[in-house]
Amino acid sequence: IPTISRHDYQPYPYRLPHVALEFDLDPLQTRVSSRLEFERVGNVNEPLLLNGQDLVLESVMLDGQTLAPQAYRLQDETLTLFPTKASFTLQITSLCKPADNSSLMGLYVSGDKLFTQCEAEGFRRITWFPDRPDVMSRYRVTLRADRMHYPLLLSNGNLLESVDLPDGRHQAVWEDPHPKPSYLFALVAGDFACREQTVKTHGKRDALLQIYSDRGSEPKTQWALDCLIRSLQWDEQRFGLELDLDRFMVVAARDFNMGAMENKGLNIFNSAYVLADKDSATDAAYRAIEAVIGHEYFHNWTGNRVTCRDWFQLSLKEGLTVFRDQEFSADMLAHDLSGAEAASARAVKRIDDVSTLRIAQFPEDAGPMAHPIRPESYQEIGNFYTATVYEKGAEVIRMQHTILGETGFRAGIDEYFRRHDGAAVTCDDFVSAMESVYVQRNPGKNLDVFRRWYSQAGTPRVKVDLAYDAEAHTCSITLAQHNEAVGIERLQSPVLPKPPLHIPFALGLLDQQGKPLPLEHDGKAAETVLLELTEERQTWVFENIAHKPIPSLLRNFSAPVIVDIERQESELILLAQHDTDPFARWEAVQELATRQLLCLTRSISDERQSDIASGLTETWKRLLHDPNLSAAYKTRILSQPTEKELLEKTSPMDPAAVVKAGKHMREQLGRALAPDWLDIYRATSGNDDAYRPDPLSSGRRSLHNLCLHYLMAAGHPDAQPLAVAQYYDATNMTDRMGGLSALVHFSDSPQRQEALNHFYEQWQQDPLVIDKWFALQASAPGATVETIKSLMLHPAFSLRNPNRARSLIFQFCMNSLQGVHTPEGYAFWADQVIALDQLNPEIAARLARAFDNWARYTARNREAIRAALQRIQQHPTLSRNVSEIVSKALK
Ligand code: DPP
Ligand code: ZN
Repeated sequence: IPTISRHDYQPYPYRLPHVALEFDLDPLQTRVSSRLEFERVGNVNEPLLLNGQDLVLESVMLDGQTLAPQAYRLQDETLTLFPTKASFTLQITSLCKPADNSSLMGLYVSGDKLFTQCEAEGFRRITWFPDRPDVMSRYRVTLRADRMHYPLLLSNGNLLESVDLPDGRHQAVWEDPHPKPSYLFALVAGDFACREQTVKTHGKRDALLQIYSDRGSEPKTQWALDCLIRSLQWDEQRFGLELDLDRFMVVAARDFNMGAMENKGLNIFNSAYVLADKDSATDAAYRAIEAVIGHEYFHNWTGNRVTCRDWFQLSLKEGLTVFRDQEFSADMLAHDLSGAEAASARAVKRIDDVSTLRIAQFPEDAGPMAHPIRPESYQEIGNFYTATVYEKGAEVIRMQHTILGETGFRAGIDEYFRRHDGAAVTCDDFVSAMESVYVQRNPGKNLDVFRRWYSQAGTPRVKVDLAYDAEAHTCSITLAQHNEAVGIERLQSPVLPKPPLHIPFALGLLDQQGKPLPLEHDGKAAETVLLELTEERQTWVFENIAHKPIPSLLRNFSAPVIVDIERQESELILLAQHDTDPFARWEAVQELATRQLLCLTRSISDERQSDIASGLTETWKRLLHDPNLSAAYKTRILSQPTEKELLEKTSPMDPAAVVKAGKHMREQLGRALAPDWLDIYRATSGNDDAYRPDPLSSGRRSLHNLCLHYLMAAGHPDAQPLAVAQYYDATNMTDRMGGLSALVHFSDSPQRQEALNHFYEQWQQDPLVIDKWFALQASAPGATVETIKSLMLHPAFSLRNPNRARSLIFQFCMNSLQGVHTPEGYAFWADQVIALDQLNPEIAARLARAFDNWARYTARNREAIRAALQRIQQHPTLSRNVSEIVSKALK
């Protein structure tokens, strides 16, 4: 399998200003005829290379003349022509088979409908084409299909014509006025319900917004439409970016590999990120819909108007757009609030995003798939839609925002669009636009050191030393950074030391009573200062500090790094009570809990009994009753670090000990604070007839459910009756799932199975709810391979539907540490990777990454995972996707 390198980029030797496509749609066999008007870029005739995959070529015409097969070269996945003129028209006719396409890339069938997915390289499964993001064209698309089965025919842009044809077929013609790369092409055909609204844009233009879904599910699309309207307004207000379309469509698909896709004017969404009502969707689902609707909408500027030159630049659009959707969500949470309340509301989002980064990206950055946010090479680009490109990419954008400030960042964005609107560009172009603002404000400086974030993999560590001079009343803070070789960097010899990065490090100091100290820095006094670490080690001195202070570090998680500092538990307890930075405060509590858990993990490995420290219980109790904290924030601060985060911190990684430690701590906290959990549980039960997914009431529901879980973990005599009552009496899905998950996770009583059966009976018609039903059972602590195998025999299970495969197989393999980290668990995992790979390589490759970091596990686990990996590798028909993953893992 060839490796593609970033440095081998060559511009395409032809322009393709106009594309006309005609589709004779049929699930069994669709005929696609293209008319491509090429123009040579330089003065010499270069071969013209087109990509194609799983297509049957019917004919090729050059300027109206059919070409004989000798006139071109047809290989497995390329079609090469040898033009002799500076401009010419190609007409190609080919066939594809949507119903046979289980990869869900290209044109495929989902239920009784047809959808496309083209990013990254799916368009080549539709027709022969220069399928690369730097070839941008205006598309005119004619769709023909049976009118009864496919009453609605959609593509990008504006509808020009819709007419009936003989034989029960009809035709629609669409034209997209915006030039776009092939990965943003889309078509949809089928019978749909539509919810729509016309809104005025900032510039007083009318825009028609439409949400399409299965017939019968239209009552569940109001929230998505509301989110879309808010996205539109937010992008105008915060970034001055206005919708450039007359019509913006979102279509929900039941079978979809990703979350959603930002095709120009015709977004296609996984239905999980469109459909919601109070009876079927949890608060978390509502928030996720808001984030994904926002994300795809924001792509219209950051991704579509300015796109990527090549796929190595993927983070150009993804990191930036994730940053934008994170900010959108945070602004929605803080809406109507001000001051400390707004900061705490925004911190809830920040905490969730940082937790995701730590659970998904930090391990990736330390494992065999480690790559910079702008990868250097790949075998299969589908494998690089990673937490690093997305989440770390967003952190790298966020650091630029932190360094430049809101107005500077906005000026940089304006400059970026001024320079590059309508073009396919690189990550470096983005930084250069930001740098143009940075140098104006910081004469003599530049972002050269910052740019290294784009080319270095690995999570840097920053060691902090605090030295207090009692006589001079000064406090020196020394930061030293270290960025170890990871992934393939370790295999290179010699292993080269990595140069330092530009790390914005936000810091505050508290006095011994926990009061914030004003700090002087850069001629200003503030509670939080931003230290810009650009060398391996730097020291800053703060004056007029009367007593030795307690540092509050990496406030708001100002950089994606790991902080190393030696400190007393008493300092953490003080920060837990007083830190005015809500993120750092949460972090202090997490650190306290993590220390405790690691201590438990060690005692479990040594078969010792151990109790949790009273300092921790006291801290939690105080936080639980703190009247100044919102319920949503309390839920975060009183949640234990996840098993996965803890696992990453054990060496060697010992899943069994981690699971036991977590369980032990949950039980002890549950017991020690039982009356408190019970009080707060009662105080947070709402009268939820008028359900709203707003931050306040969803915060209350999340704390309510957390209390129930602790009570269940403690085996409190009231807990199970409360859970049962909560489950059956619930008037919304958040409460219902809270009750059910308490039973499923903590009980083995008959009520558990009764509730599960009841739930299935009630919801069997709703696939998204049944996904939750599978997921809950698959991630339950007691789940075993047997549990999963029997659930796979359930008539509602299918490996072909990605949501269903994820809800059962992925949940078990990725989240049920106790069940999967067994010899049978690993064997099951390998079987499923192989089975999925025959259907859907992209999904299989994700599952194949479940144990990327196998070499860091205890010897027993390590050998068993290696054997499973080898078995996958030896399978005779592996996709390029899975084969890249396993070969890197085994290197
Ligand atoms: N659909 C994916 C996303 O929006 C890929 N562009 O991130
Ligand atoms: Zn995206």
